[in-house]
Amino acid sequence: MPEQPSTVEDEAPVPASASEPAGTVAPTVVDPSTVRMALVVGGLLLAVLLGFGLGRINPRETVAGPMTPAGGTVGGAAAGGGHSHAPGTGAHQHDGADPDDATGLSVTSAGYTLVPSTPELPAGQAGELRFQVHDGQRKPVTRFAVVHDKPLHLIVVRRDLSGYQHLHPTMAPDGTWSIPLTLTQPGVWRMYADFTAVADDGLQTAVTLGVDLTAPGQYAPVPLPAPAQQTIADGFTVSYQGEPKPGVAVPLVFTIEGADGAVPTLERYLGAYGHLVALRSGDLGYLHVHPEPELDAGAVKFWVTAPGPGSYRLYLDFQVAGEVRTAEFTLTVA
Ligand SMILES: [Cu+2]
Repeated sequence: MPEQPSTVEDEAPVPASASEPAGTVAPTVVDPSTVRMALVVGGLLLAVLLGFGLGRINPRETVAGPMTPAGGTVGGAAAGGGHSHAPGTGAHQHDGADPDDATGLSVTSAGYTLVPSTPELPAGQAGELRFQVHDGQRKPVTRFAVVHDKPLHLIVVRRDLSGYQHLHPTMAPDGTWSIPLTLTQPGVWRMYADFTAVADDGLQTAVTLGVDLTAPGQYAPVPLPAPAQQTIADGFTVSYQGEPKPGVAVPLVFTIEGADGAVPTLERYLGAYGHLVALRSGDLGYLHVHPEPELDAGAVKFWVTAPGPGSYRLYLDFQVAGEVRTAEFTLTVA
């Protein structure tokens, strides 16, 4: 089934983990408690300033009072008033979706709320992530539409954009999703739940919610790699052509070459020849793009609308010989 437009987003949230960053940022020299406090206060201030600034630079945004569950649903007007759009990522590239829509920046959107029951996991050890999605009545959602072969797509990445994982948890009858998860390194991580909820009346709402997870320990952030249009993934050379521009749908064409120089046989994975997620550096705005259904001379073609200038990390999942591999690129949109 086709994905539905996701139109309602909210201001960037105050980090959900603000109450427990202890241990996630472990300074070596200064008194830890002082630094923690400074970071917490600084982070809150920054969040407030960002929210304020974003609200101002985007005059067509309206500040929503209560959530508007009707927004983002089938037939929901993308540009309708009464609900707020966070400026930022272009979200899914749905027909009719506002290319300025942001996703994944909020724990609550379109009346749905992401509720992790394991917000902290040990670093470097196998853990289990569990969460629910609650509806406007604070009840766990148990009906999800299958989109790209799965009822829910889970993306996990550390906030420095390292450690990317694309997972598919399973849901218990009570609406609790779970999956084994290893947060490979200490730090603050971001999880995104990308799904289409089905309400009791059958109304479908596509939404991507995001929340932070913490892995206590010494955090050593990895700088964003330099921009490049070619990378090696699992021995495959993956490159792309195209230059995304803010607010314009631009084709990005990915080609994959094996170590022998030959083009490998791409297999369909989740119903497509490739899955592309772009995350914006700085606020981790989420952009999930899907390719054209058929290969174009052996290449995978996506249409990407960059929500604005900035640095993005692209993650291309592709399947060869029964195995899913991920190629990563840093992209600067000017
Ligand atoms: Cu998925």
